[in-house]
Amino acid sequence: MGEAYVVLDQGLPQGDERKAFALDVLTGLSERPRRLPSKYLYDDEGSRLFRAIMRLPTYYPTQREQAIIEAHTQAIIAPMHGEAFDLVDLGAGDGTKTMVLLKALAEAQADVRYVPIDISIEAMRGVTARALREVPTLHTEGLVANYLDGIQWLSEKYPERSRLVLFLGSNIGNFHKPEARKFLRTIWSVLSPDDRLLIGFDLKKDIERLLAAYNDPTGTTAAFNLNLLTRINRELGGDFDLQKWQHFGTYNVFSGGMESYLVSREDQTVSLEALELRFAFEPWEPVQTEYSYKYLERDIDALAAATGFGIQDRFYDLERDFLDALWRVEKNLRSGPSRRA
Ligand code: AVI
Repeated sequence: MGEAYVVLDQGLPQGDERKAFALDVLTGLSERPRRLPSKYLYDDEGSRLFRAIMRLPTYYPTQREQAIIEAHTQAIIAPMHGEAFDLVDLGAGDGTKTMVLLKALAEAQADVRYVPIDISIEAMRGVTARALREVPTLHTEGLVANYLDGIQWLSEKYPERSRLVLFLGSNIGNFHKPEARKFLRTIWSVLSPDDRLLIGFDLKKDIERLLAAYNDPTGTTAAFNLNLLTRINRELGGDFDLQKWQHFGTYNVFSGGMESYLVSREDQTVSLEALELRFAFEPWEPVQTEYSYKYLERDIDALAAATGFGIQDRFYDLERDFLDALWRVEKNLRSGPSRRA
């Protein structure tokens, strides 16, 4: 049987990928305060650790969003009723949340094609196999590509097709606000009027709960963060000694973001062969590794307005910890009647 996905883009060739990683590490460690981009947290081990985080009782976003999707399945899919459309899944993870929607669509005999987009071929294999197993009648056609290239390719190849795009898991929170606006504007620009976007936001809440979610007692989040140093050691010939580093997660009340750091526990020097450089770290010097912004409802509505979306609906969990917003693409230079009411 053929694969249920197309490989559009395998990223940069391996050598170039390593060079890009080396350059990002060089730039980040040369800045003050030092930083490392969070996208490098997700090698195979990092992805495995993140899946473990999602199962932790203290990491509430996954459970809350799962509950939202289970409670509001029909309202989420209702706007697409009666027409052929693509369910485009940006970063499906293991697909648990999406399967709820896919099963409901299959039951309603909707004319839907499932299009997960993910840069990782491993993740793609997992999610397409799961979709075929759990919803065997489903037409699945995944794209191995980065999100924006994938969605652009789809809109060029099937310009007439309606779309419901999923961007779940509060992944938007890992973007700084200007980057989030740019990302959403880019998605908007390749979608058609009345296409929908379901997007997950983690809401601002009691700070103790945030701190517990990002400093879990099992040390899984710490291992996830520290794994970045292991990756640098392996891929860039580094000699970071993990015993000399500490994970630190804190909430910045001014920016509204959880911030993760790796903190040097002592005076130390680290060599990176790929850069032919040695870096000196002071005792208790931080290296910033991740932002995870939390939102107010009003910020979310403003973000929709700023990026060309109208608000169709807002879905909350019972505790109001998390919000999945259903947005509609608005474009006012229409050449014909809208496809949907
Ligand atoms: C992937 N992302 C939405 C997670 C978050 O909550 O920002 C990554 C994560 N970092 C630590 N715990 C989870």
